[in-house]
Parts: sequence; C-alpha cells; structure tokens
Amino acid sequence: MTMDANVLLKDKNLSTELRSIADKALGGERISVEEGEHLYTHGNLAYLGSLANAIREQKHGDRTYFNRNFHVEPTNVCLYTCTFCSYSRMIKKRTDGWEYSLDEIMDIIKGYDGQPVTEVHLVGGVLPQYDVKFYEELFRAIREHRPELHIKALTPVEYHYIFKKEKISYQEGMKRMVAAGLDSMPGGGAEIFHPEIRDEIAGGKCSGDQWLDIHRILHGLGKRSNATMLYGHIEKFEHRVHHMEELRKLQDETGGFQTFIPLKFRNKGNQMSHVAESTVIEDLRNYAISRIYLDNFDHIKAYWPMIGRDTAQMSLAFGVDDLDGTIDDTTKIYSMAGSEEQNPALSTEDLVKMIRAVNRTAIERDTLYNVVNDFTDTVFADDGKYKGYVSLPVVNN
Ligand code: V47
Ligand code: SF4
Repeated sequence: MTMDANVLLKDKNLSTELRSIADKALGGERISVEEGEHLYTHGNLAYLGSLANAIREQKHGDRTYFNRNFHVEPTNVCLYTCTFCSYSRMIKKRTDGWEYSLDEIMDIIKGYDGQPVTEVHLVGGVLPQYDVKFYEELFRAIREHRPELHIKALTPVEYHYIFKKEKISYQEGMKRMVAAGLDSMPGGGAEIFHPEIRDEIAGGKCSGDQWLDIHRILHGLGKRSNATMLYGHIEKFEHRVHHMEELRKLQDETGGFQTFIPLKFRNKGNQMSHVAESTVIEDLRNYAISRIYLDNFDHIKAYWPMIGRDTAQMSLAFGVDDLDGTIDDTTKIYSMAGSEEQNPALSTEDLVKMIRAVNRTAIERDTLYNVVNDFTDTVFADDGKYKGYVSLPVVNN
C-alpha cells in the first residue's frame, strides 16, 4: 500500500462509509452501486485522489502509457442529431463539411508511410454512402497497403446502422468486418446508456443495450475494444454509476475491454451550448471514481485533446495511467466542440516529457498494450518547453 493510502486510512475525520469503501477497494474487493453513488455525493477530491492513485499504483506503479496513432475522420457530416455533437449540425450545410472517398482516405493513410505510427483510429459521422461494402473495401485496402498498422475503427453506432441497412445480423456483420481487417473497436458512441438520458441527447442511434451487444460479439470473436462515457451535461451521478455498472458486468462476462475513457462534455458549436461544462475538480473526481469503481478494467485513459494538456497531466495523480496518443492534429471533433487543444498534436518527445514532469515513467505501447518503447532511461536535451507544467522532481530518468 502506498503512503497516500496509509495516510487516508488513518484520517480520524473519515466517515464510516468512506473508510469502509477505502478498505474494500484497497483490499481488492468490489464496491457496490450504492457505494459508487456515495463516492460521487460524498467523496472529496483529496480522498478520491489518494484512493484512486493507490489502486493505479497497485496495478501499474508509475507506468504511464501512450501510443503513436493518427485519426481519420471520413466525414464530419452525420445524419443523427445528437444534441452534444458539433458534427450533427453539418448535415444542414453539407457543402462546408467533408465526405472523403475511399481513395482520399487511403491518401491520408499513405501520408503516414515511413512514420513509426502503430494505429489508425478511424471514426466519423454516419452517412448512407459509408456502408458495409465501403468499409470492407477500405479495411482490405489498408491491410494490403500496410499490414502491420492496427485498424481501430467505427463504433456500434455505425455498425448498427450499416448492418441494419444491409439486413444482416450483428454477428454476421462483425464477422465480415473482422475478416476484412478490423483489429479492434474504439470506445465511442457509448454516451450515457440509461434511456432517460440517452433518448434526450442521442435519440435514434443505437441503444445502450445494442452498444453493449456489439462489443460482446466482437469480444466473442477474440478482439478487444474500449469504452467511453460522455459526462458533465444533463446526466445525474446515478446515471454515471449505472453506465459503469453495465460496463463492469459485460467485462466480467467477456474480459474484452482494455480501457475506460471518460469524455468531458464540451459545449461549443452544438445544441447544448447553454449547458455549462464540468469543472476541472469534477473531471478529476470523475477519473478517480472510475478507477475505484471499474475494478476489472486494466486501464483508465485521459484523452488529452479533449481536456487539455494540464488537466491530462494532473489526471495521472487521480487514477489515470494512459494518455492516448500523439494524434498528430488529425481529429476535429473536440476542437469543433471548444477544446483548448485547437490543433492537437504532440511529438513523442513532448508526451514523454509531459509524463516525466509529473514523476511518472513513460511507456509507448501498441493498441493491445504490448510495450513498444520503454522511455525510462531515454535522455532528451531539455529545451525548457515544459517549464510551465507542474514541476515535481523527476526521479525516474
Ligand atoms: O462518441 C462528441 C464524444 C466520442 C462531444 O477508444 C463529445 O481509444 C465531448 O470515442 N464533447 C468519440 N465529447 C471519441 C471517442 C474516443 C476518443 C479517444 C479515444 C477513444 C478510444 C475513443 O466523442 C463520441 C462522443 O461521445 N463527443 N461530441 C462533445 N461536444
Ligand atoms: Fe453523429 Fe456520432 Fe455526432 Fe451523434 S455523436 S451526431 S452519431 S457523429
């Protein structure tokens, strides 16, 4: 047990409930739905941070993961009308958006030839021309062009739509996708599973149960996937806990999820601009509670293009062990929704320095968390770029 957790358990002011939750979580025992809700209503930042950090360090020590990836968004036009999404409004002014052809997508992918990226993250809006045959052809073309590049593509939202259009079952559809070259599925489209909220913010697209079914089927085919939760809008704490409970149950069944990624609602350029964004304190509390609640998930990821580099660094003390990837300015969904990262791209060296500046060890991983490069002993010339960041003494290099 780390120092933080010892101090926490000796605190005389800790309530019986919070002490019992800490005992359970540190002893590897699962906490209940009610206890999850209690953390949201009664857990202060210091308590949650020290407990989540202790669990994170039990699982990973100081290791902090990232990968070298790039995003391809085939289109930013979407026929769904999710109220939180800046892409949904583009359908009304289709001429302003982009709708790439297969050749145009392949040109983007070929632009990375010779670069040491290991993953393409491919996801975008839903439009009729992007159907089963289109994606089969695309996955095959990527596979043929660059066989070792991991294809992490689409979400149950697209799969549900294209399989329904093709009149095939989820099982048959996912089998065809895997046969064409799909390696894994990103965590998007999860939003909030509870119908009370989902119908309000993401009506018409796949339900929470359908989202879970498609992941279940992919896991059954021997592939892995991620899970997200879009929080900080109109949902209540109980909906967040319900969402994580559904994920925890499916993970018990399949073991196929790799990482959980809480996504902070950003309020620019969408139909929910009147809804205030969550505070950084709430973001950190939410990371910590995810780490404590999801005992059967190996990793908790902070997606830095969405929350910004400073909060991403801080999150590493609140249960997070993964910062996603170098991204290379290839995703627009968050800059359009008001993230402070308007052109998200970080070099590997920058990411490693960001991680070291908060006293963690940087590990480059591939999509399946195999170690690609351990940067513990790598020496970089210090160009002073990170002086503005939290400067704890660096002990690991
Ligand atoms: O499903 C859309 C979210 C998701 C907004 O699996 C918004 O490694 C906040 O899932 N404010 C797509 N969020 C992104 C995603 C993802 C990102 C990084 C890594 C992985 C992974 C997955 O973005 C959507 C939706 O939940 N989103 N609009 C917004 N205004
Ligand atoms: Fe379309 Fe996804 Fe945006 Fe909803 S969140 S409008 S499904 S791109």
